[in-house]
Amino acid sequence: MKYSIILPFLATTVIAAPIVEERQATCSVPTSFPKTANSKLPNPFKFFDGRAVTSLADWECRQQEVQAALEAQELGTFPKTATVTASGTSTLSITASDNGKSIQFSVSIRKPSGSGPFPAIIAYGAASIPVPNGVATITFNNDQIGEQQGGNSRGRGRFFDLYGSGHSAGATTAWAWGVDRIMDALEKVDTGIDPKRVGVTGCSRNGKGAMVAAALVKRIALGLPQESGSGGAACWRISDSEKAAGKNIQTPGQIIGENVWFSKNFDSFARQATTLATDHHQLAGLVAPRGLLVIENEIDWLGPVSTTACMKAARLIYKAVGAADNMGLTGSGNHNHCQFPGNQQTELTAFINKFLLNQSANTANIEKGPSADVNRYIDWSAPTLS
Ligand code: MCU
Repeated sequence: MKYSIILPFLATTVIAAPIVEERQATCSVPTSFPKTANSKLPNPFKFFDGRAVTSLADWECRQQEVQAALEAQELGTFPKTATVTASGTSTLSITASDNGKSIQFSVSIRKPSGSGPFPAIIAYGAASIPVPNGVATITFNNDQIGEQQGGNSRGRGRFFDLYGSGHSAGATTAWAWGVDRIMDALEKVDTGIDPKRVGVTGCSRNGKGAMVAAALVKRIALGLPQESGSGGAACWRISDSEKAAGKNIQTPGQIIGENVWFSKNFDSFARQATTLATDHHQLAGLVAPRGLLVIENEIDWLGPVSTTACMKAARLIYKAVGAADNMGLTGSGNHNHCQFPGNQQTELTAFINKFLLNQSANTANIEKGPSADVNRYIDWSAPTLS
């Protein structure tokens, strides 16, 4: 039977890319998406045409239409056709070509001593989580791929040199494309890194980027978005309702004026987020069943209630597909932005041990944060899919 190859993937933490593609071949994915106002977080278990998601096979197809809607309404198109050549081990030099054009960029790889292959964490800018011994750090200059210098930087950076300044991708999508090319390079060149054990992290604006990369790049084994707030772990709808309740919180309407993290396509939704076909519980849900630890802070601007309730909704998606322990949410009290506090270390260590170091670790029921009732924001319940 067609889907018999799917089921074993839930028992593992990494889905091999060719298997993902084979599964995707059977889904019919719409090209237009509902814009009916809905103040609740959209139901992850109902197709846009109203059919219920009743099996894992359905859910795989649902994931694809959710991604298509996110690309159409907020992220912009995520290109999948680039080809890569690469060389080097500590400086990995990558040439990516598409449509007869090429661009070049490099990442630096700092490896542990001893013999590999080693797992690695791709860090946007520089890691602001402690990367343990035994795990390499791949430093990625994401700003070079897609600039984030305010509204006027739209369409600038190497991604846009390749695809044109008018390409629909927001910066977070351009960066995810860069991560996808790093993965191509790691698969082609023997750098001493095991491409099956690669995580991605970034903080704040780069945390939004790490969340988007974990969602779009299916070869990433572990997402570690840190203090991403609105545009990352927060749900647009909840951020708006928190703002309406008087909080000093970043909203979609504000974000589109501040920077180019999202597609131009998002502009027409940003002041009516209730009309989006999806929300960010589903962006996080795209990472499932792969590893995801969402690291947050209780700074008002990040929207602690929004990130907590939104990621609790995402955890319902993980639970539905039998992967509840593969996603955690660790909030902590208010502390300096992007200064990783000691009270999140246990959760971080557990996720890195399990998903990157292949060790057994307890990642069950990690849901730390301020009180936030997810049931206020949803009008669906999660099925148990098999
Ligand atoms: C949380 O990330 C952003 C935030 O979205 C912006 O509004 C603010 O200007 O910068 C934050 C950030 O990236 O801080 C380093």
